[in-house]
Amino acid sequence: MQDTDIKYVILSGGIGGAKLVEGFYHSMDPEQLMVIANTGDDIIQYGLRICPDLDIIIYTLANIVQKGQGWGIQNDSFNCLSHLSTMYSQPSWFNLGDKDLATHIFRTDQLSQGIPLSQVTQLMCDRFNIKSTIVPMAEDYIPTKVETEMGMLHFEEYFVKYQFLPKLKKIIYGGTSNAYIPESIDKELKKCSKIIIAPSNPLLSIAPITEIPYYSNILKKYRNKVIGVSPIIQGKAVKGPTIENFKSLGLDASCIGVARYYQKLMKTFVFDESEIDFTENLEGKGADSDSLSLLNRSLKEMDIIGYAFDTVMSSLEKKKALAKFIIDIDI
Ligand code: FO1
Repeated sequence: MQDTDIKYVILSGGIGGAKLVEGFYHSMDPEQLMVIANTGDDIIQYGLRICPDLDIIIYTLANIVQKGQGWGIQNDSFNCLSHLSTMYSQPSWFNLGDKDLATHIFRTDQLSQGIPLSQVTQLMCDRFNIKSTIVPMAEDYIPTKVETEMGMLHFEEYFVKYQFLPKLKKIIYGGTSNAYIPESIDKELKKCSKIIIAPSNPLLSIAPITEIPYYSNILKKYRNKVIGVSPIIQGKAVKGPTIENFKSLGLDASCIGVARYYQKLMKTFVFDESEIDFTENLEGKGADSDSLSLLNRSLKEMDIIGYAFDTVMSSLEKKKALAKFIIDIDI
């Protein structure tokens, strides 16, 4: 285990979150970074425990992730999967590559020997020489379910099998009653300098973490050191169904709407530099209006301090620049 103090803890899920994690990892002493990954996407397939958001972070930091798509292992083959489809006589909708399957076999084998998920994850980080502490939000299997017009679906059925087309009615978070929190987390969340909510889908990638009472309580208690990063830029999500999800649940699908969603958990909010003009134009005023912009006014009313920066993480340099900007924010 690390003897270096953890300075920053990032809550992350999905591909957007992993981009910011990568920016931090390459902008600081990685031993001072802890990442708490969403495991609400976890799914059991062919008897194997698959942890998509843990693997996206591990493969990204190990620099073996399939670039572009952001998940799975680069240049992987799918021979085993095609035989599995034959054996089960049904086509697979979840693409598990041969190397990726090795990860799931290893993880499932270790878990079956009673080793907790957080320790299995640490073993994997050691194998890939990852210097940061990557931990699952919980040790137990608490998948996110979504109620849609097609009935109740596992998150990955909704997200991958049905390409998030079914209208979302309700999200059922697995950890709201009793999630088994990894031991190492509590001390670090209390001691660290900053807790960062990565620009992941708030409803499907962050809420599975923050709907666990332990996390919502600790973020409310340490709200002054929590910094959220908006995943919505000029009314659009960089990737995935964030906008549709917010709208389906009657929430304001905007940068301000994200701030309102996280209002109780964070004191500081980083949004894209293009947002001010965008919000001005929404209000029908020119970008040079002297009144406090709608965005800044709304944040002020929510007791949130806002910062504008380039949050489009389209290169490693830009991921690092955003990470450095967040590291340098005076809270
Ligand atoms: N995403 C897809 O869109 N299609 C897939 O077939 C797919 C397979 C897959 C296998 C392992 C894994 O760890 C992730 C995988 N993902 C796939 C990504 C995953 O569905 C989402 O990106 C995350 O769950 C979003 O948080």
